Amino acid sequence: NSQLLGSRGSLIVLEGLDRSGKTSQSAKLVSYLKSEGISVESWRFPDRSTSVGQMISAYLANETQLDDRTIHLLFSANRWEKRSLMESKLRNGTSLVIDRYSYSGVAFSAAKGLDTEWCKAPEVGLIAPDLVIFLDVSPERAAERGGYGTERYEHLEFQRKVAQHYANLQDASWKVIDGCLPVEDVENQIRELALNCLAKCRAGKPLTNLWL
Ligand code: NYM
Repeated sequence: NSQLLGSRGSLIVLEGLDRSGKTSQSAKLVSYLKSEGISVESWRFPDRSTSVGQMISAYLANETQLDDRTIHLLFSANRWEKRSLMESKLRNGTSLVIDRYSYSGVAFSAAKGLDTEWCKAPEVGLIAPDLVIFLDVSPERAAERGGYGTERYEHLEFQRKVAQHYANLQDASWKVIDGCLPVEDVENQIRELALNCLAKCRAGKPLTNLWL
């Protein structure tokens, strides 16, 4: 039993443009891992349940206006307010599958023209993911998928810029999956990557902080 041996859970992040399939693939992965008897939770950022998250949600719904740097720092604060809980879950052997993380934070704000290094600074010290699965779908293909919603950022021109910034953020923890493959193929590739990652963390891969 992994908990008795004191081995830790994995931090697995799904990233990608809006409509890339992250949310449904996260749900599929979590239910698969649970069916395998693995202790795992499904998380997402922004976490709209906190008071910071509610400010973010109102901004995304265009109910409020905020300066670009202000909203950037709120997205970051929303991750910081969850950091200690994340760490204790991971150290107690529970894995977390997170829909969006710091990469979304940097890519979306940098797409507005903010300096990338400035955007990364408040993320320094957050827990580094063990695995980032990037669902690669072109902005054009994503836009064809049943249309965007009405939230801020959900339009083709902006998503093109976000895609460029995501491309610059890839590090050793990233695995890029072609998000245009059939859903089951994407699902199977994600399962394999996740199981591999869980095994490495169980075997003693240390927890580290951003940025790698
Ligand atoms: N978003 C998300 C950011 O701009 N910065 C962040 O740090 C995060 C986590 O929020 N269009 C943007 C990306 C999305 C929007 O996310 C809402 P979701 O996954 O659609 O609820």
